[in-house]
Amino acid sequence: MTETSFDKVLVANRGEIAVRVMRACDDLGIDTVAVYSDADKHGGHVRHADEAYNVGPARAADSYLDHDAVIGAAQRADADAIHPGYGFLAENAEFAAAVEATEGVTWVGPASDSMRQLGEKTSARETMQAADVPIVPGDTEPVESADAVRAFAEEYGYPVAIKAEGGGGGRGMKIVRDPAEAEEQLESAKREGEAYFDNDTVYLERFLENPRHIEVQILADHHGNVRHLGERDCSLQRRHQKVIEEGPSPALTDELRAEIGEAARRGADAAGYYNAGTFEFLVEEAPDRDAAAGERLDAETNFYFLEVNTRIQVEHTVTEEITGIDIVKWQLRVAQGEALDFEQDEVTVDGHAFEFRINAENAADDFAPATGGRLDTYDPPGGPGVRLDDALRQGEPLVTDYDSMIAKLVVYGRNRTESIARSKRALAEFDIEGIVTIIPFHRLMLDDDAFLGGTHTTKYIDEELEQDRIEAAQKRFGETTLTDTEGDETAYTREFTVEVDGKRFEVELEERGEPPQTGGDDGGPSGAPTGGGSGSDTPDAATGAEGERVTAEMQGTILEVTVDEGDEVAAGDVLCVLEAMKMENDVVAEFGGTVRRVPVAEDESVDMGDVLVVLD
Ligand code: MV4
Repeated sequence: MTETSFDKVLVANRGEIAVRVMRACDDLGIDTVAVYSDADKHGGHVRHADEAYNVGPARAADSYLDHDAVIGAAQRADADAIHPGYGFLAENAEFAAAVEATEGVTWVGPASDSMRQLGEKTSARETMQAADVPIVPGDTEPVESADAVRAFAEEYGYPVAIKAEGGGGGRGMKIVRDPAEAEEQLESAKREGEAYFDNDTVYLERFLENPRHIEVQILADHHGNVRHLGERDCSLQRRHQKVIEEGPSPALTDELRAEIGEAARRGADAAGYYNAGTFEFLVEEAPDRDAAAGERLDAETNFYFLEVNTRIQVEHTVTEEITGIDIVKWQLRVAQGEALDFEQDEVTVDGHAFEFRINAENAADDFAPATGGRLDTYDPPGGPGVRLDDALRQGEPLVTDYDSMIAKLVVYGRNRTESIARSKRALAEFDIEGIVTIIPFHRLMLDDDAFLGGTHTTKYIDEELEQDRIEAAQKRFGETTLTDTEGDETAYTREFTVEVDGKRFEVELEERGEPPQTGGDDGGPSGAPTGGGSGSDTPDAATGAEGERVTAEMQGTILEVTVDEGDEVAAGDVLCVLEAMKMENDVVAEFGGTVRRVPVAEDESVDMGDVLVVLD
């Protein structure tokens, strides 16, 4: 493979991971190109990029998942490569092949052939078995009949897992606990496989009742060098959604850790894998292990290959913190043809890191995702050991078209104890108002014996944790700005600070009915946010004697003025369109009112802070 060097990379993603990839590009001196849907015109990834292209409507299938639109944007921008992030097109072998076939554009990821081979679970199991990587006991051939399922159970025992060949990530798996269930579960697994993966082929494994979930980070280049960067423990999950990840795993001895790492490395080598990837394993808890006494899983413990994720993962940050290796930067360097410049014995895991997914969900309400809202306050933590990966700014409305994760808090400490103390501090400092998040849930976990002891398995949240503890945590640590009350009324809690006799006191005032008026006052509620109604790249709204002055948030050119003096506008209405940094930004009204003045005209260039429209 010949070495090239990228001048410009298109990031086919949004949100925090798009920004993360762009930061790696920045560090390498590579220009960045964003793509965005109509829902993300004001997205943080658009703000971060050097250029940005609209790839279609809000619906992901019509924009972020549109192969031709994304590749077309890369060609228009003259980008040298496409980095897919995670989700969306990241594990789509067909898309990767289309990029590989595009002249002048490199796919930042493994070969599309590897993605296809490892994406098919039976073929992945065969490859691993041949490379002496232990696989979950079971078949590598499809199963056709309920009789065959029962015969399998005769040999391996119940329960049996029926898995879709195209499956992964928690979909397309059915469990058979006795012979009578075989028929129904087989049909159901086939139906799911067909529906989700367009493939009704299924196969059988012994089902492990209470495994830990350990995954190994791999980096490999095009020159045959394969390194593993240690493991992450992702056992704290809810319905297959990871909530907190950490590394190294608190449950493994160094001997077992080394064995699993080496197994992953062998597997990647055998598959001819390159770029970043993750090898997932299930580790079987020994039934007699006294985890509470700090007993760890030793080299006698069974571990089994589960699947390979052929992409960068959300939780790659944990590994970056404890190895000091910038994985995303290496993805780009490897795709340029560079060789890894470190040996396996130079990879050192030092200290301990946690990643807390900051999801806009209400943990007390079955983790229901927020359906709207605005970041009235966004004040993330800092200080020693704290890293934040996000793409947000205070004042922005929540985009609910995609997923609920709005940020990742990654905390590093010299050891697990220090990392836990810093995590508690950071989560307590994290101030978000206007949108519900699972920060209260994280704070509960940092006060939970099973989590603190590292004894939790993948079933802990779904089957063991008591609901009333989650509710209590939400009450205790949850936000107070917007509280649902009985009846139709909503109570708004405003927080004031008053000084009495030289000492400051926090005072809460609860109001019912209409939302409190914002803006203009000091020390009141969070007030008018700095962003406009529909996002980041909209102007500041300031309420002064003159009414609401809508100002330009950045230097640019007025493309269109959509209102006249005397017009009535409602909150959210577009006032004018500002082109700035090659992007079109809708300037919208934050509150309804009458247009008093329009001091700008089409084609006029404006500076940051210039008044665009005045509303009454
Ligand atoms: C299993 C298993 C137990 N035994 N396979 C869930 C996601 C899918 N990709 C594989 N999964 C599992 N496969 C056998 N033979 C338990 C799980 C599983 C799980 C795995 C990893 C992380 C979290 C999990 C939560 C529940 C079940």
